[in-house]
Amino acid sequence: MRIVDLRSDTITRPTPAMRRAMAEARVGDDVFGEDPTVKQLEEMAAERLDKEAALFVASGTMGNLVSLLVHCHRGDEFILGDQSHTFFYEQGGSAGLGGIHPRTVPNQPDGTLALHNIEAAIRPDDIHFPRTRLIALENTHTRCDGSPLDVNYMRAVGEIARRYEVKVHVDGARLFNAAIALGMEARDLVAEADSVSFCLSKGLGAPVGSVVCGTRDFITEARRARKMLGGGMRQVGILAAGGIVALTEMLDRLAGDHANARKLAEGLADIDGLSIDPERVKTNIVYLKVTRSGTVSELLTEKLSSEGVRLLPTGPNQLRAVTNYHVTSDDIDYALGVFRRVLSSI
Ligand code: TLP
Repeated sequence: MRIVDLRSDTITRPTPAMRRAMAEARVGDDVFGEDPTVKQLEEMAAERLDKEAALFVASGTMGNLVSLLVHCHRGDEFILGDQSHTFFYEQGGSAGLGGIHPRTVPNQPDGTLALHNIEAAIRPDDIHFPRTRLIALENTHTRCDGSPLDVNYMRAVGEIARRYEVKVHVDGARLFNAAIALGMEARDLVAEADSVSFCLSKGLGAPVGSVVCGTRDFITEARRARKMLGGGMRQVGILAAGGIVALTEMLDRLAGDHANARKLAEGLADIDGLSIDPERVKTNIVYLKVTRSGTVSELLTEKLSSEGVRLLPTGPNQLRAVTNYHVTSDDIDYALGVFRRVLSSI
């Protein structure tokens, strides 16, 4: 059966070039700082984002947690969106493992936090309050239609952070999707950020890993935090080699994922029983609402899946599709055909 897997861009399997690079990678013990391939990846990443240093970590979740542990101490507070991945999907690791208090501010539909809400959430110096240490942004914003946060907004948040002497962390799991959608360099988008975590294992197709970037001092501390979490890995150049190929060969192709997502959204908008505004689709993530009464997302997902089209139910009447390396423009036509057939039969 033909399979069009739109559940996530995390499902991407390594390219032949990645597998070759991984098989041939020069390795050493990275906890001793002796893995040349990891060092190469970290240097490449730091250079690309114009930060002093970088650290290879096991996942996006670990990249965010390590960053939070460095910026905040126990009892400190950080500000983040109520729809952010860190708040929603990371098991409350900041509190569970770091004793760090999350202070949520509503995400706007475009993934931003209103500037006045950020300012209002920063605690004054008062013995009753925790200390605000950090503002955490997500770019692109997964639960807000994969929206890219533009550079003016990123600068405005940086300005607030400097004024109140707090830090900025960017969960840039899909930072390069944002940069491509906005037609700019990723480094310019995160110029104001004290730390950035980006994923190699999503649209860029590497099998494992994320990279955290920041100042040399920040990365020294992040390396300690990673070790504390059990994330000190040994001959991990095997994995970093896939990441190097991802950064070298897989960035430009993200534009194709965005075009496919827009095409999917436009096609879905014409199908009776679904509701979607294609204008909201700016990167590779498409959310659609099921409007037909009685057609709940789980059932629709099941029916689509039985015809090879895989999506993720994200609410009682909501589904998510994420275009990725394995999905072609032709696959989008096929998926739209399956949608039409399934919806006309239920
Ligand atoms: N997102 C996954 C799921 O966990 C929802 C997905 O399929 O979109 N930050 C952001 C913005 C993310 O979207 C994700 C993963 C992460 C962090 C965590 O990355 P991993 O899965 O590597 O820990």
